[in-house]
Amino acid sequence: MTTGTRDREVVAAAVIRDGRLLLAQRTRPPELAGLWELPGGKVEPGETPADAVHRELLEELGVEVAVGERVGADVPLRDGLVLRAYRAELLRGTPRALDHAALCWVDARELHEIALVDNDRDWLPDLVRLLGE
Ligand code: 523
Repeated sequence: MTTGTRDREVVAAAVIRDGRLLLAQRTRPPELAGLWELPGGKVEPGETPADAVHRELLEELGVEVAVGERVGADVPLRDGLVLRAYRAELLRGTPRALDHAALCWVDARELHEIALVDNDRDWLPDLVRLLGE
């Protein structure tokens, strides 16, 4: 579409290392605090989604990543937002919880058991497939 009425994007990153997926525990808003997510955030005006993944992971985790393929389907959010996941490969740094309560690395079994934010649950089959590769 070129009408300027496109949904605003929120990006999320699937960082996988040694068969484990990186998850981050939200601190806000209250209804999401304590739940785990693929780290990310809103795409800012003038940014590509890949730019936004790169910026958000630098801001939130202190790492540099190379942004890769899309993961799973779009998840429609409220307020004209749409959530999209991308693969991201760690290039530099060790992830730290600069904006989250905590970080963890989960395998496929742990991914099914952890309290994910509802939106991210849509990607479970896609993430499990990636963890098995
Ligand atoms: N989600 C979501 N899953 C997920 C992310 C990164 C975001 O469901 N993996 C939702 C949560 C919010 C919206 O997307 O409803 C925006 O994400 P947020 O709050 O992480 O984006 P920020 O950090 O850009 O937003 P501000 O706190 O407003 O700066």
